[in-house]
Amino acid sequence: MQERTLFMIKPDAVRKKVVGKIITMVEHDFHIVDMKMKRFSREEAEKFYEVHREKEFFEGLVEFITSGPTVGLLLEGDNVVERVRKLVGSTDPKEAKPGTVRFLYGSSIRENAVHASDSPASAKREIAIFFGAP
Ligand code: 3AN
Repeated sequence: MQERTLFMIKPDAVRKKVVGKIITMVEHDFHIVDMKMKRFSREEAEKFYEVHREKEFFEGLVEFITSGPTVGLLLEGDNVVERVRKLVGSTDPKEAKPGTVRFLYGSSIRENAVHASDSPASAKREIAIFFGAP
C-alpha cells in the first residue's frame, strides 16, 4: 500500500555536516516527494513530541530539537513507514545494527541523528507539523 512518512535529520547531524551522506542513503532506496530545512519553535517541538510529554527526557529532547536547524524529507512508497524505520535503526545508536543511519551517525539516545515516523497515523500528524497542513 502506498504510504507517506516523515524522515527528519536532527540538529546533531546537521552540525556534523553529514546531511548529504544521510540523504544519499535515503535516496538510494526511497522516493523523496518534498524536502525542507526547518528550525523548530519551542511550541512546535512540544507538539511534535507530545506523546513524550510526561517522560523525564521530554525537556532535554525539546531543548535539543530546537537547538539548531533540522532537515525534513517527505517520503512516499509501499510500506514506507516500516522500511524507513529499518534504515534508521534502534533509538540507542549503541544498539543499532551496522549499516543503519543511527549506527553510522548517532552519538547518544538523545542525539541519534535522525527521526522517522513510527506509524502512518504519526506520519500524517508529523508531516502536517513539519510541512504545514496540505
Ligand atoms: P524513536 O525515535 O526511535 O521512535 P522514541 O519515539 O521512543 O524513539 O523517542 C523519541 C525521541 O526521544 C528519540 N529519537 C530520542 O531522541 C529521544 N529519547 C527517547 N528515549 C530517550 C531517553 N531515554 N533519553 C533521552 N532521549 C530519549
